[in-house]
Amino acid sequence: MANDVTHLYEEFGDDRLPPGQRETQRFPVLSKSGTPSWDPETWSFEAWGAVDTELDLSFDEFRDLPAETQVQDFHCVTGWSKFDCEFEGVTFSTLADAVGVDDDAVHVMFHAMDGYTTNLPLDQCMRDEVMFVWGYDGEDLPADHGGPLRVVTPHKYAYKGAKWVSGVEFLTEPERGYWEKRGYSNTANPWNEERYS
Ligand SMILES: Nc1nc2c(c(=O)[nH]1)N[C@H]1C(S)=C(S)[C@@H](COP(=O)(O)O)O[C@H]1N2
Ligand SMILES: [Mo]
Repeated sequence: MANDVTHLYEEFGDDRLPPGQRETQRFPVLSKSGTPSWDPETWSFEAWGAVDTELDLSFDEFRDLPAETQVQDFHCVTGWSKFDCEFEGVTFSTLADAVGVDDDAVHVMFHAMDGYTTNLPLDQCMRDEVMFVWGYDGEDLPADHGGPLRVVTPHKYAYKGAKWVSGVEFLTEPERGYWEKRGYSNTANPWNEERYS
């Protein structure tokens, strides 16, 4: 059964659709560069930094982690929102349990196969809705949307969710990712319209 988390907006605002957004039925693709190719034989996901146990998982090993399905909304900073996306994958906190996060870890950097990075405070990643996902609407996540594996962050603009995620780094100091260094908001709360900084 899918867990519907679309009510999370109630924490942030009165309306499910954040201010300045319009709802779309389509699922547009937004990437800084092209869709990278990947080889299922050599694909790996790494977790490193301020952790007890660094991980290097194959795709099959990643998919052996305890999985769940959630229905989430998706808000792009360029102004469109897509409601009721069904994502299947592993929550960030499940992955965090597997690595044993150090007490002094406060921040997280996500790394992706196209060189993209994005950052969030650790507590913002530990929300149940932050997931590493491989499934979308009952199918494999399409490559353009970040397959084989991407991050989703329904409480933030979608640039906080790395497509083609290849690793997660646990940090003891905040750092900024690709768009956060180039003028997008570091905090990215859609209900406060934190688009640019
Ligand atoms: N690796 C990677 N992840 C990324 C991006 C990117 O260029 N590379 N773009 C971000 C931006 S700006 C948005 S709005 C969403 C778009 O996701 P979509 O293409 O599935 O709609 O992915 C985010 N994650
Ligand atoms: Mo975006």
